[in-house]
Amino acid sequence: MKGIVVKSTGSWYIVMTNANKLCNCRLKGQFRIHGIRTTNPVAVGDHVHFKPEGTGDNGVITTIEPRTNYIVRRSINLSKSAHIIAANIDCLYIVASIMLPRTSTGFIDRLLVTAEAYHIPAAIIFNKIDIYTSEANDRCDSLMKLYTSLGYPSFSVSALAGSGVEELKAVLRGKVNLFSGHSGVGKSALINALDPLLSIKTGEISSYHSKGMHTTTFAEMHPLSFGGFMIDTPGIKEFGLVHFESQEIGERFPEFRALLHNCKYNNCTHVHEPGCAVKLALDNGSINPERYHNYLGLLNDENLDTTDYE
Ligand SMILES: Nc1nc2c(ncn2[C@@H]2O[C@H](COP(=O)(O)OP(=O)(O)O)[C@@H](O)[C@H]2O)c(=O)[nH]1
Ligand SMILES: [Mg+2]
Ligand SMILES: [Zn+2]
Repeated sequence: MKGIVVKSTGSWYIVMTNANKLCNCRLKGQFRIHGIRTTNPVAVGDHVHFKPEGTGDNGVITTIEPRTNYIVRRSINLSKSAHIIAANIDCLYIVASIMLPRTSTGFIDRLLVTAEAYHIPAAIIFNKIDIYTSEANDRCDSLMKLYTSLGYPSFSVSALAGSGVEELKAVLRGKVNLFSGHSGVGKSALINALDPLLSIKTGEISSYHSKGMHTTTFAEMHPLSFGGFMIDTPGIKEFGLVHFESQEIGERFPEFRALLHNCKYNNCTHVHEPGCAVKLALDNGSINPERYHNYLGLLNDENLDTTDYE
């Protein structure tokens, strides 16, 4: 039998089959995966094969299909093993707002760079359009144009008024989705607007997690009533906290990536080097100055507004 892991407790895994049947599975004996040392060999989002046992409500996982991507949390100790939070994510949606609270592009760009590093397709949702001033609307339009041109689909919605929600449903349908963003941007409200049957993380938010504490809580995948899944993970705050090597950051900006081989020096950091193709593109207006500013911030590892998000 084949299925997708929708919940894990560390020793048991709930696997959902294509026919939406749930099966309690465990792993048999020593189970190793090549490449990474992990504290959990199977994670939420994994596609697995299992052998049903007894009446068929239980089973044993026999194989795990290769992952297209995965998010990890490094262990606190220095052993190099990592905890896989979730695998095979179809899209990370950065939930943002132009107003109340205003999401900085520094924050958006850090999450985009992280998504690039994890090989997770990303998109941006601007919520609360019902309260935008005309100035805020203009800002929203220009950011949507910018990010769309970089290959990140962008949406404007109002969870409260319901506008744009159907369009969003259409892209979430049948996919494994992850929402991330600052507290107060309306993630819970939006999830409720999308699927009133989903009873995940509404209202209160984890001041507990935002203190940077490590919890043993595992991620969970909630089926959407219209098809697909929403990943719910308390560990996601660490999503944007990946440390990047200087060299790597430029490669995670799609508009830089296309130019990198034109820089005179192949270890160019695009800051002060002569013959830099990125600086040239910045000067002639084909690279957005705000994106470049945020690139410098990441390069200097500045705190780009990473506090208090989920
Ligand atoms: N005006 C307006 N308020 C919203 C919208 N979405 C959420 N809110 C409000 O913003 C606040 C935070 O929403 P919540 O869903 O808890 O945000 P979360 O912390 O990202 O989960 C709540 O008071 C919501 O009622 C929206 O589209 N328009
Ligand atoms: Mg919330
Ligand atoms: Zn350069």
